Amino acid sequence: MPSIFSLLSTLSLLVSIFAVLSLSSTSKSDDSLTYIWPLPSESTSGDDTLFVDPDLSLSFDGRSGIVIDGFRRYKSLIFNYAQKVSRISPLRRLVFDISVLEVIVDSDSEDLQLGVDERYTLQIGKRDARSIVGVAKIEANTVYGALRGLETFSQLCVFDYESEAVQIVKAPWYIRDEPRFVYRGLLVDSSRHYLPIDVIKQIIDSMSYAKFNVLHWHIIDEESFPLEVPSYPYLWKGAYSRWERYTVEDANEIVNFAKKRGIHVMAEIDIPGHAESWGAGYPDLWPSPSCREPLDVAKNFTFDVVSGILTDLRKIFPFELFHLGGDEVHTDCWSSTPHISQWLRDHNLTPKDAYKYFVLRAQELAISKGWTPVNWEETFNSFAPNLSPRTVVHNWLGPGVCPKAVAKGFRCIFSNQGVWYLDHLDVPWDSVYNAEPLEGINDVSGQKLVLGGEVCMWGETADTSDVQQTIWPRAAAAAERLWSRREAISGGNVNETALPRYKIFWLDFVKFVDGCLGGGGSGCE
Ligand code: CP6
Repeated sequence: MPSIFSLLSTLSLLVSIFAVLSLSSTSKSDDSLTYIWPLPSESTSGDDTLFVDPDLSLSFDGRSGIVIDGFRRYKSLIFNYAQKVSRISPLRRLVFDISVLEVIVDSDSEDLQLGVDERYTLQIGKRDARSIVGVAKIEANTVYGALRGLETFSQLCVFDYESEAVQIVKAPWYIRDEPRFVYRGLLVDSSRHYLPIDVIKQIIDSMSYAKFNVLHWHIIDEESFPLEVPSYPYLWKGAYSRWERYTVEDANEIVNFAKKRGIHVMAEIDIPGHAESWGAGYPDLWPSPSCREPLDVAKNFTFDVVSGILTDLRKIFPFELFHLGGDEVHTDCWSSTPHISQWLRDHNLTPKDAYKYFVLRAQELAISKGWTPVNWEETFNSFAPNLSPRTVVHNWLGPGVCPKAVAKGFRCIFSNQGVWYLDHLDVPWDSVYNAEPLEGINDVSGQKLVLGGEVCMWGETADTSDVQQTIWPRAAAAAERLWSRREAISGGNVNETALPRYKIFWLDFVKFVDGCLGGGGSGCE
């Protein structure tokens, strides 16, 4: 574990090496340290340097704990370095320009729905030419917009080693910002390797730094079933051990932790293919003890269990999208197991028909419980005309599926494995950055059906020891693609338009490695 001081000196060295490009549309670029990632829709800046009071206080017209707790978190991130450095030096300023951060929201509602308004404006400057009292103000329609503004504010606050104080350079700032896509996701997989709740929380925290807003929790797969399901209490016998499980309370805690950061949790149960672990508690779910997946399509018991899981999970996961998987279904066990092949003959079904029957029956169950179903693209590729029109098609196999899905009126999430699978370590950052969810979709009505995209951190080859450093920094490249305006980040040379800021985002990785993982610093609650 390098000390904070060596990390800080590396930071200052790199800061001087990489001249930072100006984000401003009005000021000349210079070498002072300003960066915002992802790039906001509009920003203007000037030439003033303002000092930020370590006793910065919040002026907030509402009561939402989301804003109040958010302010506390960001304040501790902003002054994290300052507090550590000030231990070696007693120097402190007497006068600060920014002592109050004003947050104004139209509504105090904490309702978190897909498409919730995340717009904000951020103004930072001296009140007038003579005044020493500056203004920092975030205005938003919702508390979640205010959170995005707080993130941007924190990125403009930079510790200066000369004055040993936190500064905002290139003030006055005026920023108006909004996301390009409503769905900006990251998949984590807690079945291949168990991820302790604290690690999932750290991932959620880090997502908020890049303005991601959906944690796709691939909870269960063939390897392990780590989640408690009260209706079928033996299911989590499929966990790796009793220590590698999530109680209902744990899952609630994750959902609430994410909500505090404006992040939805989309749960997945991947059926019928990736579900071998279900049979550890209920072997009747296997076609036979020697042929264990897909789940037995011929028994009503299978659908009773699916329904019980969905009923229990509905109480935990309020997000309107629920992922039912449906990928990589190999039906050999259905054909080779006598009671299932008999059932197929009795119902005059091919194995492919049975796959369709399973997925559609699961969709009906999810819809009846108030969910919108999401399915991996194989379901669309195999039987698009039969899918519920509400289905959100989740691309993964390659490019080209979202154009076909939206042409048929389906909504779509882009996750092309060639560029957005983070477990593919050989994909360079600029390929991640240049992947475009709307590629091949030229009509506006089709474009509107693309909800956004998601980077996937599959768990086979990463565990709690390295999952963060596998996700980051490349996930951030996708985050900018999903948040920032296409015209602003496409075309041009990424080595000039994005790389300098990307490198600094990457360095800021210390904010969760040192501040949080490394022994409970102030960045970690
Ligand atoms: N698990 C599940 C996986 C994958 C998928 N589903 C996967 C497939 C290919 C690659 C990476 C991941 N591990 N349940 C596909 C959606 Cl290269």
